[in-house]
Amino acid sequence: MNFVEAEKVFPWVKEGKGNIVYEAIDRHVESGAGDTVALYYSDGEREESLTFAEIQSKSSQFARGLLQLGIQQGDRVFLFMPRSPDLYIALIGIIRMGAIAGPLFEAFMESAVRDRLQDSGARAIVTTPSLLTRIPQSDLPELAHVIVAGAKEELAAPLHAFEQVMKQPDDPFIQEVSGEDGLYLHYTSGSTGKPKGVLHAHAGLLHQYVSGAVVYDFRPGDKYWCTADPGWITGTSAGIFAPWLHGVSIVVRGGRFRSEDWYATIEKYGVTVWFSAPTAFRMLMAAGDDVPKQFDFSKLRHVLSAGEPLNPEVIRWGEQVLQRRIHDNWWMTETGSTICANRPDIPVRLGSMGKPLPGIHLAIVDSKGNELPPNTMGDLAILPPWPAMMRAIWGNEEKYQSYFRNGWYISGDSAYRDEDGYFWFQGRIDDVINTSGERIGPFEVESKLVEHPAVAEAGVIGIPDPMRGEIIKAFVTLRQGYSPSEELAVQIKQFVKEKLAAHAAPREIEFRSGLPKTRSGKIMRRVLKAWELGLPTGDLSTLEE
Ligand code: 6R9
Repeated sequence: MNFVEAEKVFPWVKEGKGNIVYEAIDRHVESGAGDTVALYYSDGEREESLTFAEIQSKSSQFARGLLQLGIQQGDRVFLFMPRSPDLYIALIGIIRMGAIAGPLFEAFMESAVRDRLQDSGARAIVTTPSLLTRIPQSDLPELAHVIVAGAKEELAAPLHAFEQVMKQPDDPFIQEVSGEDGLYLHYTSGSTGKPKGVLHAHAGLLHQYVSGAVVYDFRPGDKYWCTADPGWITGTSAGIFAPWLHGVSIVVRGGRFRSEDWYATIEKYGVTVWFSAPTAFRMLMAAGDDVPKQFDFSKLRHVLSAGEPLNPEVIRWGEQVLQRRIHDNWWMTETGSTICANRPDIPVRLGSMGKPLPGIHLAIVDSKGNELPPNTMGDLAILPPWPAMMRAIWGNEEKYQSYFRNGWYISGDSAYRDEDGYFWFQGRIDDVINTSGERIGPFEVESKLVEHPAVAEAGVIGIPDPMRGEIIKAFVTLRQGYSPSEELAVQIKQFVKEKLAAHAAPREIEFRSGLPKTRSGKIMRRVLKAWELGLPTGDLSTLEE
């Protein structure tokens, strides 16, 4: 399977009209697979399953409900809720009616939610009673509707009960769109500025379909579990659409991480394909090898990892404990689907990200955008376009253009390619932090830190951590009248947790009397990093003093 063949399966994508939801859901119902389970959900307390036919009817109801509220094609409708069947019905319903879905990670606090709703001009958001307080009441003139799933009380506009919005005919309804129309918007961090909205299009389904075939190895009857939350690209592209485009059942587990529950999930549903991330594998490793011995993984056929570098040690653990090789694959929010992978049809090279998908030109380029020979480190770059490539940075053409150099899409990662065409990840070029596979922009954390009354200035970096890949460390100077203490450090960490998100809060804080800055006043994170790691600080000619 490759992109050209995928275009033959979905000819409307290039010229014509259709909808990714038709291909992911309705097509299976029409071909007689309506009774196949599309989604198995459990969270330890509740267990539920939904067939393709049920998702078709329920998401049609929701789509009609949105229409009745006045939502139009191209409007942004956000999702801010824990994983539950309602989340999937709402997501599919939004896309079904031609609106653009904006899935948000449930750990975001008010200011993170505000930034994203404001930037995208969101018209509606779907949430739950417990998260409702984090949806700002002010500064969002375009936000016309807040839809609350599972509300116990009567709601008055702009609040609506999800169950009320659902009160619509359940026969299939779908809005046809063109392949280039907006699908979803995922916010992600760069090294400067606030998170940016990465816009994807329906045409990305061609790529998701190919990744499903050649990387995730989907086969009829598979039970697939991708542990990523739909708030991140892995959770939507690889977690929902790739499998459903292949008619494969997905397993969704709500609630927190517990190693026993994870192993039990694989056994209980007879998971055949499992996609997770290095931090999760390392946490399972840390829980000890006696735990997995109590479970049956005999149905498991293929194991995948993405999001951060996969240590060879973890692959060896997988071979011993799961009796399976973990297949690393590389991509980004911006690439929309897998770009490079240890595909099942090639031998795994431990520690490498594998080879590019057929039809993708992946290369290492220098600072001028010239391709480099094998075994030379440089910028990991892709020749545009590819089907799942982002279509825009929402409202920021300049930012979008800044990704490109001499015709190449520049990933921001450094890597090299060996003589056999395998790519080897070396690190980030910019200051973006990757903690537990989640991309954190230091600027967003610094901005929150300086809102704390005690903090004058802050510089934030990632420092190596054996479990999480990197952890966030903040260097902080204090305002007059405050002095460093353990208690203050705890307070500041808590402040970021409550105002931004738990996963974006620094795990370490170091108080300093000053921070290294350029003459233009920019904090030099590179110098902070060198201090931290005891490395030479390099060229300091632009340092203020
Ligand atoms: C899909 C996803 C993208 C960044 C990317 C890189 C890192 C992703 C990786 C990997 C080493 C891998 N990354 N996969 N690093 N090996 N297999 O993770 O998207 O959240 O946008 O992060 O994650 O640094 O640039 P996103």
